Amino acid sequence: MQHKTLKPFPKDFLWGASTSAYQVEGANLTDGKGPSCQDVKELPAGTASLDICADHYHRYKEDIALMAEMGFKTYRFSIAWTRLLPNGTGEVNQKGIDHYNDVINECLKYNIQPLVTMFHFDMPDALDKRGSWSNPDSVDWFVNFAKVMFENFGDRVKYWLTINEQNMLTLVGPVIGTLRIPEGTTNVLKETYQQNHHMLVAQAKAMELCHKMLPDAKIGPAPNISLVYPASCKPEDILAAQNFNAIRNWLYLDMAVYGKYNNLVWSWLEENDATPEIHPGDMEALANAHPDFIGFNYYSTATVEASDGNEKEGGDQQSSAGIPGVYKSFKNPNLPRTEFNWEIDPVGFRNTLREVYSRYHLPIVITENGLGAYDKLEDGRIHDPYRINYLRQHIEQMRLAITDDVEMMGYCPWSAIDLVSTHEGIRKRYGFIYVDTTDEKVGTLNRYRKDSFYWYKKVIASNGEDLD
Ligand code: BGP
Repeated sequence: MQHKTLKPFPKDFLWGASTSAYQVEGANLTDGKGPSCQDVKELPAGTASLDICADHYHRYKEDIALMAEMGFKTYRFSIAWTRLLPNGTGEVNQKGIDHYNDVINECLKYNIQPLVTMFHFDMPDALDKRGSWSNPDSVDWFVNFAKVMFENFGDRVKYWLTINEQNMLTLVGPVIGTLRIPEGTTNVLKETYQQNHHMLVAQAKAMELCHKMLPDAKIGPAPNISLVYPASCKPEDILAAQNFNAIRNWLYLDMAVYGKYNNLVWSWLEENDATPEIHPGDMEALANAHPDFIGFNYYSTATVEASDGNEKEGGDQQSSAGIPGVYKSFKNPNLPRTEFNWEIDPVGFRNTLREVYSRYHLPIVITENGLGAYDKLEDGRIHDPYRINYLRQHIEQMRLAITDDVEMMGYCPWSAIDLVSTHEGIRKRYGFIYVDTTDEKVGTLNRYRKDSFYWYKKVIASNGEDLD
């Protein structure tokens, strides 16, 4: 549809940006915090360690003041499980509770709504040692963690996200440093989807608990959604795109919204003797949970063709060779790429929004979207027109999606402030706020406003009208 008149962004649209605890806070073993899987993983060569990051743990006041200066209506951050529960279960660490109370209150002081991610890639190491998500008890561990958060923060936090990018934990866990496969496992695919099943049930029970304990709060999932295009109009390529759409995207949202396993995924798992064991009560729990909205991270689309049977596993959140018998990745010739080789597809953002809304009919909040680049600090300024351009194009497409009658609640680019990437260090910067530090050496950690900071401030002040 080529619209002649654009609809405006909703009046109460939640403009903001995102971070995650293990990538931004630092202080990773301070004030009683226990180690998470991120703190014990082997770091990719040449990347910053996670003990300092952007030092947001100590500088959150300065950072939130800068977010307020940009006019944020929301700040999406995650709560580190091991700050609240150093061993994942058992004793609660009061200093961790105090810290997040301070962060939440600081946001509210500026009328910034906290949008809290409950779990962002940081399984407690103590629970990893007890089998991580392979252990059926992981459902109760997570629900207990959720209860601690709802009890302590639920009087002020109105928006909750369950598990960040559960689909990436399942598809590319080793790259992010999260997947734990018990020794002696013979069918890794089955074990991976057993873990995935436990996460799905944990999410469902947490959503139900949220509705019971906090009737005014809203909660939703936060997968990474990329619409998958077929490389051509060959029928076999269409089948491949359907396969990967199901495995990458719809499995997670079908389950969150309808409480049902996607049939294409289920048949693929059956074929590989990899269907998860379903425990009594699981399907009821899945069917009883209803998100209030859908949160999703969008970086780009994916394009695939029919499998030739020789694809290699691997890749990262936005890239992979394929899965033999399922799909083969295809380099989309129509799309430019970032300096870190991720495709850029703003129109694909609109395509993805339209598709998600027409499948699920729930309001959408974008929980991540952004461009990783090598920024340069020169005379106290950071000129990042490439980031402004990327964000502008995506916001334009979001507005077109709104005009298509897609119900949008908010937009939180990645990231509010520079932080450490999942596997490519702090040199891959995303923030509106520059942090003076490098992978090689901890710097002054001083904050600088990038050009995109001033630009985003105007965007928010005009409620998305002024994108120049
Ligand atoms: C998402 C994650 C984030 C984040 C972002 C950018 O997958 O939710 O934690 O880091 O992608 O990815 P990267 O850090 O790999 O560049």
